[in-house]
Amino acid sequence: MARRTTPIPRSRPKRRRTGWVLAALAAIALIGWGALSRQRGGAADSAIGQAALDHVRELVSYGPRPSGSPAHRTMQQYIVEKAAAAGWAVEQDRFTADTPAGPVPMNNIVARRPGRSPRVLILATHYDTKLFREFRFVGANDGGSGTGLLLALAPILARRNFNHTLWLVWLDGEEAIQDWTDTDSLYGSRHMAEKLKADAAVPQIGAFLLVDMIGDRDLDLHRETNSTPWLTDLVWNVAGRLGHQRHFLNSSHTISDDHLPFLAAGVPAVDLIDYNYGRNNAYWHAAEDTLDKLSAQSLQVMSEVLLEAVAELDRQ
Ligand code: 1BN
Ligand code: ZN
Repeated sequence: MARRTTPIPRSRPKRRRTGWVLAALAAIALIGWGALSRQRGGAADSAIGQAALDHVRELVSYGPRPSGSPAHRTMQQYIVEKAAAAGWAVEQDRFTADTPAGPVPMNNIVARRPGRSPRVLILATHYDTKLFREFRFVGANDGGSGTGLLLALAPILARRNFNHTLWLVWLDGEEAIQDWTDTDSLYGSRHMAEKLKADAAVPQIGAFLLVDMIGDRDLDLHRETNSTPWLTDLVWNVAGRLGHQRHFLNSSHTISDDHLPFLAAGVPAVDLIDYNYGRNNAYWHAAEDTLDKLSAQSLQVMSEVLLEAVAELDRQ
């Protein structure tokens, strides 16, 4: 039998052991980070669209959510709880709107994250759904999609450091209670813009980015002509850089939406709205505005554009 001549080392070489220790520490750190982000309700950046769609599914399960309804109150609790759990300071600004149908209780929800500067960037949407008595309207896209997207962005934005202070705003009462007029519409945005003016806070607001109806499977946004041109250009340039130009078309349309009271107050604002929902916009304010018309991909595209737009605005 051959005798072994090379001595068996008693211990492994030091370098290999150090490598294993480092790998183990990295794995523990990764697992810890994952657990922490899940605890805060976070999704990976690549899964924001799916997280947003999951939020919309939850909201739609409450049924129609017009201002002042029980389902609307359930939704308020959901928004406040999710935003607070993601680390935002949440304020509820309750007020009574004077509507053609009488007084309606409303509530603007504002989540804040302080930055190094008091200058504020706002991401906003409306969360009420229009009341229809003739059919069941759950507003998966109109009311639901923007609300779900901001909820999905909340934990992502909370984990990043910004110079600017960020506000996520869920506006109430965008929809007309009866028929859209200057006085029967935009209750929440008019209320908030008035408050900013009264508090002399308008100069603090660097930009107001509004999302509305951005979950459509067939996502196509047009430049909105009331919006501040440089801010629209910034968003469209970001979308182009990210390769999303097929969703951000260069034609334009004119829409009355929650950005108008902010523009009138002197805040740079843009309305990102896909007002082409179904053939001839047939799903808009229709029973067909349901979850199956939405896609996680569209919400993902919007999340990527918003995150990059915020990062660019933050560098200004
Ligand atoms: C958006 C979603 N809007 C209402 N629900 C605003 C709007 C009003 C859009 C009138 C087009 C016409
Ligand atoms: Zn609507």
